[in-house]
Amino acid sequence: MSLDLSSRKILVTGIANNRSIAWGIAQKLKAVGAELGITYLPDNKGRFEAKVRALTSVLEPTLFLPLDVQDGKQVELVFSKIKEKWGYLDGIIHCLAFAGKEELIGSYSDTTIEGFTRALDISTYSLASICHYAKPLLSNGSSIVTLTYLGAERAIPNYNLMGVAKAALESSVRYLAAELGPERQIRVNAISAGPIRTLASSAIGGILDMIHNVEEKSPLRRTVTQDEVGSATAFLMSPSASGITGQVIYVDAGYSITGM
Ligand code: NAD
Ligand code: IMJ
Repeated sequence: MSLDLSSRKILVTGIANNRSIAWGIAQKLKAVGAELGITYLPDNKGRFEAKVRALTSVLEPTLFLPLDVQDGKQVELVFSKIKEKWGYLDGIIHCLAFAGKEELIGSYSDTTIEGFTRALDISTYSLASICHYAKPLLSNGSSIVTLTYLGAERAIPNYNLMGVAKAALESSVRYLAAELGPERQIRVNAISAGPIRTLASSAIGGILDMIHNVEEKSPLRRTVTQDEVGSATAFLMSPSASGITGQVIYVDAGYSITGM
């Protein structure tokens, strides 16, 4: 039996372009019938808005909203718009991260307090603040998925403060799952994706070496695609995953089980 998310109302964050993991996820969710709300990171000139709007129009989102997670007011506003338009919410895809580029080169001990605070604010705290405002709107059995990376558990060259942010994100998944499960069966999970060429990864020195290493050493001898992350996410959003919460699920061609 194939997945059915017909008319489930799902908010998708983190689409920047047609390589974004969130774009792969949104396409998959739409294909199995979900009604989508899409957020974009606003900029002064409205370039992102125009770009993301044009890209995602084929998915016919019934909500299209600005969201910079560093601004608490914007987070609050997203959920008041959802309340107005939908009345409730069945799922959230948290698919965003950011650290200053200079912090992703060289030594972790050179991390500045400003850089650290910003990276953890955007990449980690945002999941908690989104859950805070979403909580009253989440339906019985709804599902929240965030994206993480192996650098949370292993010291991967240059991942630095993002590894620390992802470790805290994975821990947040467990605390949120424990908090949101009892009352309304709300589930919270993370997908740990293998390296995929996106804006957030291509900007990084050494990403190609990392990808070649995965192609050489992973059990499946290849990297994973946005589409495969999308399929796993659609599963976690569905009632088929009703017994799964607080987990980190690996969509990495098996790389994490090997000795490298
Ligand atoms: P991406 O650049 O397409 O996505 C990152 C998104 O974060 C963008 O849409 C950007 O607009 C958004 N963002 C940044 N700052 C924001 C802010 N202040 N408020 C709101 N949104 C903000 O790259 P991606 O690789 O698709 O990344 C998506 C997620 O997947 C991230 O959490 C990343 O850590 C994770 N991930 C990526 C890989 C990979 O190899 N690409 C592997 C594992 C996990
Ligand atoms: C990122 C940095 C270092 C090593 C890395 C990555 N490897 C992979 C990534 C091996 C796979 C991609 N990844 C998992 C991320 O979470 C990326 C986060 C990110 C990327 C950028 C690049 C552009 C920028 N800031 C960023 N902030 C976070 O300015």
